Amino acid sequence: MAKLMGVVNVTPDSFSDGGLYLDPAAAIAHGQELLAAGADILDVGGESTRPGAEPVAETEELRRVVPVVEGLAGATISVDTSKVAVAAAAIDAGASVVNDVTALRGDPEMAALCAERGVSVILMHMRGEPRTMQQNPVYDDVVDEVRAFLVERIESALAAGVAEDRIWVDPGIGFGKTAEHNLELLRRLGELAELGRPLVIGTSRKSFIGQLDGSAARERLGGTIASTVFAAAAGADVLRVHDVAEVRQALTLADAVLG
Ligand code: HH2
Repeated sequence: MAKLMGVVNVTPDSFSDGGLYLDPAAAIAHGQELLAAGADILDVGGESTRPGAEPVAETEELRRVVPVVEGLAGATISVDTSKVAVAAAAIDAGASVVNDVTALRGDPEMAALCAERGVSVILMHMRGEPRTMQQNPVYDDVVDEVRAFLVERIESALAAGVAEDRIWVDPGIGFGKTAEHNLELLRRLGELAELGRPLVIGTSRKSFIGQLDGSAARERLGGTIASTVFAAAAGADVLRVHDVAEVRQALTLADAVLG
C-alpha cells in the first residue's frame, strides 16, 4: 500500500488548518494523533506555501519547526522547508527527509547539506514562487514539462552527491497550475511513475477540488479521498494528506478490491 505522509502545519496561515497547530504542544499532539491514525511519515512545516503566501523569516521558521520535530522524534519525519538552516536544525532534531518545494533551487547550500547528511529529498515541481504562482500558469503539455523538470532536478541532485535511492519526486499539485493542469497530471500520473523514483502526491484539500464543486478547504475530504485513491492506483508511493484516518480506510478498501 502507498505510504501516508501526515501534514503537521506549524503556521498561522496554512490554507486549510492555519493557526490550529501553531502552539508546539498542539502540533506535537496532532502529529501523535496522525501517527495513531496510521501515518507512516509526518511532514512538519513552518512556512505556508499557499498561493499568495509571504515568506517567513528563518528565525521564526526555526522557532516553529524545531521543537515540534524534537517532540515527535522517533517517528519518520520530513521537514517541509526550502531553507538550509531549518533543514539542518530539523535533521539534528531527528528528521530524515527534506521536503523542499523548490526542488533544491531555493537555497544554494541545500543539495550539499542533504548529500552530506544522507537524508532523503523530495524534489517538487513548482512554476514560479508561491506569491505569484497562480497568476495565469501556461504549459504546452503540463505532464511533459513537469517530467522534464523532475529529470533535470534529479540530475542536479545526483551531481551534488545525493544518493539516487534518496531521491523522491512530486509533480506539485496546485503549485503554478490550473485545475485542469492538476487533473491532467492525475490522469497521466503513470508517466511520472516511470521516472523510477518514489512518487509523492499532495492533493489534500486543495483548491482544484473546490473549483469542481464550490467546496471550502475544510469540506474537501471526499475529493481528497477520490484523488488519493486514483493516485495510489496509478503508482503513487507517498500520499501527503491532512486526514490520515479517512484516507487510510479508503486506501485499505481500494487495495482489497484491486489487490
Ligand atoms: N503541498 C503543500 C505543502 N507542501 N510538499 C509536497 N512535497 N507536495 C505538496 O503537494 C505540498 C507540499 C501545501 O499544503 P499545506 O501544507 O496544507 O498548505 P500550506 O502550504 O498553506 O501550509
